[in-house]
Amino acid sequence: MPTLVPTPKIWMNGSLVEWDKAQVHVLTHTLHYGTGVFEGIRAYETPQGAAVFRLTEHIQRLHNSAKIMGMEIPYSVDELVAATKETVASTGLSSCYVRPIAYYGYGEMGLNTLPCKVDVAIACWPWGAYLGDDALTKGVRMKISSWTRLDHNMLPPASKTVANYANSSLAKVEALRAGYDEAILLNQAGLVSECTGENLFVVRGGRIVTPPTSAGALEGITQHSVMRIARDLGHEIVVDNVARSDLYVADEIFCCGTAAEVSAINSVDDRSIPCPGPVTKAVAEMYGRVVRGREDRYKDWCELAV
Ligand code: PPE
Repeated sequence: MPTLVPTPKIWMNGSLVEWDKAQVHVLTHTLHYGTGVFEGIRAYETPQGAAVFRLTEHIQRLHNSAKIMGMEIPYSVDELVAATKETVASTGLSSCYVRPIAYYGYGEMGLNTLPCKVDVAIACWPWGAYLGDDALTKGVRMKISSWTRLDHNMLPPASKTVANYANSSLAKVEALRAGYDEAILLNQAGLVSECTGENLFVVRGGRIVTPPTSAGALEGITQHSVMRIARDLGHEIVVDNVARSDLYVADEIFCCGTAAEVSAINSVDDRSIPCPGPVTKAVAEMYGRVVRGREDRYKDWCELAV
Protein backbone atom coordinates (compact mmCIF):
# COMPACT_ATOMS: atom_id res chain seq x y z
CA MET A 1 0.00 0.00 0.00
CA PRO A 2 1.41 3.40 -0.92
CA THR A 3 1.85 5.69 2.08
CA LEU A 4 1.07 8.84 0.10
CA VAL A 5 -2.23 10.30 1.32
CA PRO A 6 -4.17 12.12 -1.42
CA THR A 7 -5.54 15.63 -0.97
CA PRO A 8 -8.45 17.00 -3.05
CA LYS A 9 -6.64 19.10 -5.68
CA ILE A 10 -3.31 19.65 -7.40
CA TRP A 11 -2.44 22.90 -9.17
CA MET A 12 -1.33 22.29 -12.76
CA ASN A 13 -0.42 25.09 -15.15
CA GLY A 14 -2.86 27.60 -13.71
CA SER A 15 -5.78 25.55 -12.49
CA LEU A 16 -6.67 23.20 -9.67
CA VAL A 17 -7.39 19.68 -10.90
CA GLU A 18 -8.59 16.58 -9.09
CA TRP A 19 -5.74 14.60 -7.45
CA ASP A 20 -6.41 11.54 -9.67
CA LYS A 21 -6.51 13.64 -12.84
CA ALA A 22 -3.14 15.33 -12.20
CA GLN A 23 -1.29 13.07 -14.63
CA VAL A 24 1.50 13.34 -17.18
CA HIS A 25 2.37 11.38 -20.32
CA VAL A 26 5.01 8.63 -20.12
CA LEU A 27 7.06 10.64 -22.63
CA THR A 28 7.28 13.63 -20.29
CA HIS A 29 10.78 14.97 -20.91
CA THR A 30 11.83 15.31 -17.27
CA LEU A 31 10.86 11.69 -16.54
CA HIS A 32 13.59 10.60 -18.95
CA TYR A 33 16.33 13.16 -18.38
CA GLY A 34 15.86 14.47 -14.81
CA THR A 35 15.77 18.07 -15.96
CA GLY A 36 13.05 19.45 -13.68
CA VAL A 37 13.45 21.59 -10.58
CA PHE A 38 11.37 21.37 -7.43
CA GLU A 39 10.80 22.66 -3.93
CA GLY A 40 9.82 21.19 -0.58
CA ILE A 41 7.82 23.46 1.71
CA ARG A 42 5.74 22.95 4.84
CA ALA A 43 2.51 24.60 5.93
CA TYR A 44 1.82 24.69 9.66
CA GLU A 45 -1.15 25.45 11.83
CA THR A 46 -0.64 28.85 13.45
CA PRO A 47 -2.97 30.85 15.72
CA GLN A 48 -3.99 32.84 12.57
CA GLY A 49 -4.68 29.73 10.46
CA ALA A 50 -2.60 27.62 8.07
CA ALA A 51 0.64 29.40 7.18
CA VAL A 52 3.29 28.37 4.67
CA PHE A 53 6.75 28.70 6.19
CA ARG A 54 9.00 31.09 4.23
CA LEU A 55 6.93 30.48 1.10
CA THR A 56 8.30 33.42 -0.90
CA GLU A 57 11.91 32.34 -0.27
CA HIS A 58 11.12 28.79 -1.38
CA ILE A 59 9.51 29.99 -4.60
CA GLN A 60 12.42 32.36 -5.17
CA ARG A 61 14.78 29.37 -4.78
CA LEU A 62 12.66 27.43 -7.31
CA HIS A 63 13.24 30.28 -9.75
CA ASN A 64 16.96 30.28 -8.92
CA SER A 65 17.16 26.51 -9.42
CA ALA A 66 15.57 26.99 -12.84
CA LYS A 67 17.91 29.85 -13.68
CA ILE A 68 20.93 27.68 -12.84
CA MET A 69 19.54 24.98 -15.15
CA GLY A 70 18.76 27.46 -17.93
CA MET A 71 15.03 26.81 -17.60
CA GLU A 72 12.42 29.54 -17.85
CA ILE A 73 9.47 29.12 -15.52
CA PRO A 74 6.40 30.65 -17.18
CA TYR A 75 5.00 31.96 -13.87
CA SER A 76 6.43 34.75 -11.72
CA VAL A 77 7.38 34.31 -8.07
CA ASP A 78 4.24 36.24 -7.07
CA GLU A 79 2.03 34.04 -9.24
CA LEU A 80 3.46 30.85 -7.76
CA VAL A 81 3.21 32.20 -4.21
CA ALA A 82 -0.50 32.89 -4.83
CA ALA A 83 -0.95 29.49 -6.51
CA THR A 84 0.68 27.71 -3.55
CA LYS A 85 -1.58 29.47 -1.07
CA GLU A 86 -4.60 28.56 -3.17
CA THR A 87 -3.52 24.91 -3.32
CA VAL A 88 -2.84 24.68 0.42
CA ALA A 89 -6.21 26.31 1.17
CA SER A 90 -7.96 23.82 -1.17
CA THR A 91 -6.72 20.88 0.90
CA GLY A 92 -8.59 22.02 3.98
CA LEU A 93 -5.57 20.85 6.00
CA SER A 94 -4.04 23.08 8.66
CA SER A 95 -0.61 21.56 8.09
CA CYS A 96 0.90 19.71 5.14
CA TYR A 97 3.95 19.30 2.94
CA VAL A 98 3.96 21.26 -0.33
CA ARG A 99 5.76 20.17 -3.49
CA PRO A 100 6.02 22.64 -6.38
CA ILE A 101 7.76 21.23 -9.48
CA ALA A 102 8.67 22.80 -12.81
CA TYR A 103 9.42 20.26 -15.50
CA TYR A 104 9.78 19.85 -19.23
CA GLY A 105 6.56 18.25 -20.35
CA TYR A 106 5.36 16.21 -23.29
CA GLY A 107 6.17 17.07 -26.91
CA GLU A 108 9.92 16.77 -27.41
CA MET A 109 12.47 14.03 -26.79
CA GLY A 110 16.25 14.26 -26.86
CA LEU A 111 18.65 16.18 -24.69
CA ASN A 112 18.06 19.59 -26.18
CA THR A 113 15.72 21.30 -23.73
CA LEU A 114 15.55 24.55 -25.71
CA PRO A 115 12.34 23.70 -27.60
CA CYS A 116 10.68 22.10 -24.57
CA LYS A 117 7.62 23.49 -22.85
CA VAL A 118 7.88 24.08 -19.10
CA ASP A 119 4.96 22.78 -17.04
CA VAL A 120 4.43 23.62 -13.39
CA ALA A 121 2.53 21.71 -10.73
CA ILE A 122 2.00 22.20 -7.00
CA ALA A 123 0.85 19.28 -4.85
CA CYS A 124 0.24 18.96 -1.10
CA TRP A 125 0.02 15.97 1.18
CA PRO A 126 0.22 15.26 4.89
CA TRP A 127 3.79 14.26 5.78
CA GLY A 128 4.91 13.29 9.27
CA ALA A 129 8.38 13.21 10.82
CA TYR A 130 10.74 12.64 7.88
CA LEU A 131 13.51 10.89 9.84
CA GLY A 132 11.16 9.04 12.19
CA ASP A 133 9.05 10.02 15.17
CA ASP A 134 11.95 9.73 17.61
CA ALA A 135 14.46 11.68 15.47
CA LEU A 136 14.64 14.36 18.13
CA THR A 137 14.56 12.24 21.28
CA LYS A 138 16.65 9.19 20.32
CA GLY A 139 18.46 10.78 17.40
CA VAL A 140 19.41 9.53 13.97
CA ARG A 141 22.17 7.02 13.13
CA MET A 142 24.35 8.45 10.38
CA LYS A 143 26.76 6.82 7.99
CA ILE A 144 29.30 8.55 5.80
CA SER A 145 28.25 7.58 2.31
CA SER A 146 30.46 5.76 -0.15
CA TRP A 147 28.85 8.07 -2.72
CA THR A 148 30.40 11.49 -3.34
CA ARG A 149 28.27 14.64 -3.33
CA LEU A 150 27.74 16.15 -6.77
CA ASP A 151 30.39 18.59 -7.88
CA HIS A 152 29.57 22.13 -9.03
CA ASN A 153 30.57 21.33 -12.60
CA MET A 154 28.66 18.04 -12.80
CA LEU A 155 25.19 18.92 -11.58
CA PRO A 156 25.08 22.10 -9.50
CA PRO A 157 24.19 21.08 -5.93
CA ALA A 158 22.78 24.57 -5.28
CA SER A 159 19.89 23.83 -7.63
CA LYS A 160 17.10 21.52 -6.47
CA THR A 161 17.22 19.64 -9.76
CA VAL A 162 15.35 16.34 -10.02
CA ALA A 163 18.47 14.55 -11.32
CA ASN A 164 20.48 15.55 -8.24
CA TYR A 165 18.26 13.35 -6.14
CA ALA A 166 19.51 10.20 -7.84
CA ASN A 167 22.77 10.96 -5.97
CA SER A 168 20.82 11.45 -2.72
CA SER A 169 18.78 8.27 -3.27
CA LEU A 170 21.89 6.14 -3.82
CA ALA A 171 23.29 7.41 -0.52
CA LYS A 172 19.99 7.06 1.36
CA VAL A 173 19.30 3.49 0.29
CA GLU A 174 22.89 2.43 0.91
CA ALA A 175 22.66 3.81 4.48
CA LEU A 176 19.27 2.18 5.15
CA ARG A 177 20.43 -1.19 3.83
CA ALA A 178 23.46 -1.02 6.12
CA GLY A 179 21.18 -0.45 9.13
CA TYR A 180 21.60 3.33 9.48
CA ASP A 181 18.91 6.01 9.26
CA GLU A 182 20.54 8.55 6.99
CA ALA A 183 23.77 9.35 5.13
CA ILE A 184 26.25 12.21 5.18
CA LEU A 185 27.91 12.93 1.86
CA LEU A 186 31.49 14.17 1.44
CA ASN A 187 32.45 16.23 -1.58
CA GLN A 188 35.26 15.50 -4.03
CA ALA A 189 37.75 17.20 -1.68
CA GLY A 190 36.66 14.88 1.13
CA LEU A 191 34.93 17.63 3.11
CA VAL A 192 31.46 17.30 4.60
CA SER A 193 28.71 18.67 2.37
CA GLU A 194 25.31 17.67 3.78
CA CYS A 195 22.90 14.77 4.22
CA THR A 196 20.69 13.31 1.48
CA GLY A 197 17.93 15.83 2.24
CA GLU A 198 19.15 17.97 5.13
CA ASN A 199 21.88 20.44 6.03
CA LEU A 200 24.23 19.61 8.86
CA PHE A 201 25.32 21.50 12.00
CA VAL A 202 28.26 20.53 14.21
CA VAL A 203 28.54 21.87 17.77
CA ARG A 204 31.93 21.89 19.47
CA GLY A 205 33.29 23.99 22.28
CA GLY A 206 30.25 26.27 22.27
CA ARG A 207 30.59 27.06 18.57
CA ILE A 208 28.23 25.84 15.82
CA VAL A 209 29.54 25.21 12.30
CA THR A 210 27.56 24.45 9.14
CA PRO A 211 29.15 23.65 5.75
CA PRO A 212 28.84 26.23 2.95
CA THR A 213 27.21 25.94 -0.47
CA SER A 214 30.72 25.84 -1.94
CA ALA A 215 31.24 22.49 -0.13
CA GLY A 216 28.28 21.07 -2.09
CA ALA A 217 25.43 21.83 0.31
CA LEU A 218 22.07 23.19 -0.77
CA GLU A 219 21.47 26.72 0.50
CA GLY A 220 18.90 25.45 2.97
CA ILE A 221 16.07 27.68 4.04
CA THR A 222 15.81 25.78 7.32
CA GLN A 223 19.59 26.13 7.65
CA HIS A 224 19.18 29.88 7.30
CA SER A 225 16.31 29.93 9.82
CA VAL A 226 18.31 27.83 12.30
CA MET A 227 21.32 30.14 11.99
CA ARG A 228 19.18 33.14 12.84
CA ILE A 229 17.41 31.31 15.70
CA ALA A 230 20.69 30.00 17.17
CA ARG A 231 22.24 33.48 17.02
CA ASP A 232 19.16 34.97 18.67
CA LEU A 233 19.52 32.32 21.39
CA GLY A 234 23.04 33.63 21.96
CA HIS A 235 25.12 31.00 20.17
CA GLU A 236 28.10 31.62 17.96
CA ILE A 237 27.40 30.11 14.55
CA VAL A 238 29.59 30.15 11.45
CA VAL A 239 29.49 28.81 7.91
CA ASP A 240 32.73 26.92 7.42
CA ASN A 241 34.21 23.70 6.13
CA VAL A 242 33.82 20.58 8.24
CA ALA A 243 36.08 17.51 8.03
CA ARG A 244 34.92 13.95 8.62
CA SER A 245 36.89 13.75 11.88
CA ASP A 246 35.16 16.94 13.14
CA LEU A 247 31.97 14.86 13.17
CA TYR A 248 33.44 12.03 15.23
CA VAL A 249 34.55 14.32 18.08
CA ALA A 250 31.62 16.74 18.07
CA ASP A 251 29.77 17.68 21.26
CA GLU A 252 26.51 17.56 19.32
CA ILE A 253 25.43 17.21 15.71
CA PHE A 254 22.04 17.94 14.26
CA CYS A 255 20.58 18.17 10.81
CA CYS A 256 17.73 20.23 9.46
CA GLY A 257 15.50 20.58 6.46
CA THR A 258 11.92 21.40 5.62
CA ALA A 259 10.85 17.76 5.79
CA ALA A 260 13.19 16.69 8.63
CA GLU A 261 12.81 19.93 10.63
CA VAL A 262 15.54 19.84 13.32
CA SER A 263 16.68 16.26 14.00
CA ALA A 264 19.34 15.14 16.48
CA ILE A 265 22.17 12.81 15.45
CA ASN A 266 23.23 10.10 17.88
CA SER A 267 26.17 8.62 15.97
CA VAL A 268 28.28 8.89 12.85
CA ASP A 269 29.91 5.70 11.57
CA ASP A 270 29.17 4.10 14.95
CA ARG A 271 31.04 6.79 16.93
CA SER A 272 28.42 7.89 19.42
CA ILE A 273 27.61 11.57 19.80
CA PRO A 274 25.88 12.93 22.94
CA CYS A 275 22.22 13.19 21.95
CA PRO A 276 20.04 15.14 22.10
CA GLY A 277 22.43 17.82 23.34
CA PRO A 278 21.35 21.09 24.93
CA VAL A 279 21.97 23.23 21.83
CA THR A 280 20.06 20.81 19.60
CA LYS A 281 17.16 20.71 22.04
CA ALA A 282 16.96 24.49 22.41
CA VAL A 283 17.16 25.13 18.66
CA ALA A 284 14.64 22.38 17.81
CA GLU A 285 12.17 23.60 20.39
CA MET A 286 12.40 27.18 19.19
CA TYR A 287 12.15 26.12 15.53
CA GLY A 288 8.95 24.23 16.40
CA ARG A 289 7.49 27.39 17.92
CA VAL A 290 8.66 29.66 15.10
CA VAL A 291 7.11 27.62 12.28
CA ARG A 292 3.81 27.55 14.19
CA GLY A 293 3.73 31.34 14.43
CA ARG A 294 4.27 31.37 18.19
CA GLU A 295 7.26 33.71 18.23
CA ASP A 296 6.46 37.30 17.28
CA ARG A 297 9.93 38.26 16.09
CA TYR A 298 9.79 35.65 13.29
CA LYS A 299 6.15 36.16 12.31
CA ASP A 300 7.10 37.43 8.84
CA TRP A 301 8.30 33.92 8.01
CA CYS A 302 4.77 32.50 8.38
CA GLU A 303 2.84 33.38 5.21
CA LEU A 304 -0.87 32.84 5.75
CA ALA A 305 -2.49 30.56 3.17
CA VAL A 306 -5.82 32.37 3.25
N1 PPE B 1 19.91 19.55 1.33
C1 PPE B 1 19.22 18.79 0.45
C2 PPE B 1 19.96 17.95 -0.50
C3 PPE B 1 17.83 18.85 0.47
O1 PPE B 1 17.14 18.12 -0.40
C4 PPE B 1 17.16 19.65 1.41
C5 PPE B 1 15.66 19.67 1.45
C6 PPE B 1 17.93 20.42 2.31
C7 PPE B 1 19.30 20.35 2.22
C8 PPE B 1 17.30 21.38 3.28
O2 PPE B 1 16.75 22.47 2.58
P1 PPE B 1 15.53 23.30 3.16
O3 PPE B 1 14.35 22.43 3.04
O4 PPE B 1 15.49 24.51 2.31
O5 PPE B 1 15.85 23.61 4.57
N2 PPE B 1 15.11 18.36 1.33
C9 PPE B 1 13.72 18.12 1.06
C10 PPE B 1 13.41 16.63 1.12
C11 PPE B 1 13.01 16.16 -0.19
C12 PPE B 1 12.35 14.82 -0.29
O6 PPE B 1 11.49 14.72 -1.13
O7 PPE B 1 12.67 13.87 0.42
C13 PPE B 1 12.81 18.80 2.09
O8 PPE B 1 13.19 18.87 3.25
O9 PPE B 1 11.74 19.22 1.70
